[in-house]
Amino acid sequence: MAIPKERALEAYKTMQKIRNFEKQASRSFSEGVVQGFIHLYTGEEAVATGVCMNLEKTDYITSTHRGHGHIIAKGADLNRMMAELCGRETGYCHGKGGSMHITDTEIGVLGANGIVGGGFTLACGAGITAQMKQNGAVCVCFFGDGSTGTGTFHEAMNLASVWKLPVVFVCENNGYGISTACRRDSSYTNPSMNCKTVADRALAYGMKAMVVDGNNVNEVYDRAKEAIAYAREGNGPVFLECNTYRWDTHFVGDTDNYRLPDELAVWKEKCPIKLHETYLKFMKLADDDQLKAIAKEARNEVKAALKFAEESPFPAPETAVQDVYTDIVEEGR
Ligand SMILES: Cc1ncc(C[n+]2csc(CCOP(=O)(O)OP(=O)(O)O)c2C)c(N)n1
Ligand SMILES: [Mg+2]
Repeated sequence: MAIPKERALEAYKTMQKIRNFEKQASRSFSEGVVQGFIHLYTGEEAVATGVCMNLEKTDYITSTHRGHGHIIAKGADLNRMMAELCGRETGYCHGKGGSMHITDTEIGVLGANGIVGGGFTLACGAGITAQMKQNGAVCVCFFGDGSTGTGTFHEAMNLASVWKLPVVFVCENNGYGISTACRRDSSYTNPSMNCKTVADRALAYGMKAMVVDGNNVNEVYDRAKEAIAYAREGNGPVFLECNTYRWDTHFVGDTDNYRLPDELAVWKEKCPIKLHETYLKFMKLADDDQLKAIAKEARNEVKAALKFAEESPFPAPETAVQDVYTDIVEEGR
């Protein structure tokens, strides 16, 4: 099974939007227009795209420090995202949160997160909410391989499993947590875990688990569809490990001295966008001209987002602590 034919081009467009957003974010970062740290999702586009195509607006996601792709795939506004990266008043957090704090509760985005492992317990909370309200919603918790060494990962996995929460844990295994290799492969020294797949960890909690090629958007879509339906029907959580690779350094400006020789080149050959292009052409769902036109549309949307951001004002200095502290704290306490 693959993405239904009528939605196959939508997947292509979403991946192109993510790719172009990241290109622009990187460019604007080097020009000093984007502030703070940014962690790019380039190379991993098929994961967020294939998963989020199975979600409703009323479903939730929790994201990570590498969150642009998740948030775009869940349907966020590119203008407000780019404005946030550029520190502008019109951004999702009025320009005070930056890349790692983008949140849009209107579409179920419960937040990117600078705290590695910060999404696990939030996802359980969203799962409990859906369970108590009996509204059929599901929460997808995106996280990296490196975060599965944190205590909250194990606590959340156990809780979700024993309480049969409607949560789908989507592990983006890109092979590294910063410079520490995850994979148990003789080529890597000192890996961060001693099991073959991250999904093995889910089995310890009695959780249904699957491993997929995270660069193949059709495969991700298909498995995510199954996982999300299973969780939505009240059968409990599912673990989906997506094997993929980040093309850029850990954050923009970081060193890059730990990859194996040729590793990046090998993964670039497996580019998720190129793979999908080949599939679309083979299936006669699109030709080169149509693909070029879609890619151009995506580029133009990103260009427009940058223009919107650059024309927006910075937040006024007197609002520096507004929205930073909760307003239910009474004065003097
Ligand atoms: C609690 C916490 N510990 C450490 C860090 C520093 N840190 C930022 S990203 C990262 C690695 C995350 O690796 P992974 O979960 O695999 O995500 P990836 O960057 O590969 O997408 C670490 C250790 C942090 N932000 N938060
Ligand atoms: Mg990783």
